[in-house]
Amino acid sequence: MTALKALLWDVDGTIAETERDGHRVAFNEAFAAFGLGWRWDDAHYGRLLRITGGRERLLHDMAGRSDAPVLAAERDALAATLHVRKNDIYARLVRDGAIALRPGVLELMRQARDRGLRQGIVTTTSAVNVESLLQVRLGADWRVWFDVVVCGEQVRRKKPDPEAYGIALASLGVDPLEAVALEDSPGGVAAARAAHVPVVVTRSTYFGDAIIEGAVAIGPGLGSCRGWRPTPRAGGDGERAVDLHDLEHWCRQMDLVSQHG
Ligand code: XBP
Ligand code: MG
Repeated sequence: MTALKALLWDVDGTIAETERDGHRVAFNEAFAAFGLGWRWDDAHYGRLLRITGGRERLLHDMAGRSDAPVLAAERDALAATLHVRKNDIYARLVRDGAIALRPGVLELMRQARDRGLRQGIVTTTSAVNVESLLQVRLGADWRVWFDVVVCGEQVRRKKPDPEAYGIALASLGVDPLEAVALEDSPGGVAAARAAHVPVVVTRSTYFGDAIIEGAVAIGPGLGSCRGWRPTPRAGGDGERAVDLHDLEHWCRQMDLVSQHG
């Protein structure tokens, strides 16, 4: 690969475990606030995560419920109202400290910044949710960390469509092979791969066992070199965190496989 110039960060599941104790809890509180007896438990929410986008997820769930509005227009309106309330509750949960950054994320962001790499947020989550989380976790000036921030409102098609990655690459002016995407879900990996961006996967709560193909490396998290396949570069079997040299090492290995494999 050519020199690494940019890191493209997914948000939910990758930067932070936002889903189980964040979005899921907020959806349930929103249902209760509107007098709905619906409740998304862990297992049901895990299945629903195949649907990207909170509003789309609500509509998908309503399609299987006999107590949801029958008319499509009423469902759309209810989904939109619930989604706004859910995002307000999510912001409150985040402000109250319910969601931390995953181990190793800040360290890798700092290293990338210190080495002059460009960084982007590439998510199809709503902008307000990205703002809520990063403001609390990176500070009021969180935006200075990123040269581009792509959120759900900017795309016509959410992940696994590559549109969000296409927008980020065009905005940064970098070639896909000069970037590495960090993702946690099959849909996120598919989106990056379809944009020809090499992907490093950190397993998250809901996608711990998911079949994920096409990643340059998969591991339990950036905070430690343990459990990664392929293994990080030499010296990576101890307790140190995954760093930029590991990302470059994995990308070089991918090049060798594609040239000779
Ligand atoms: C994240 C999502 C989002 C969040 C909720 O996927 O699918 O829908 O669950 O956020 P990814 P919104 O990590 O691939 O970006 O309610 O704002 O959609
Ligand atoms: Mg994700």
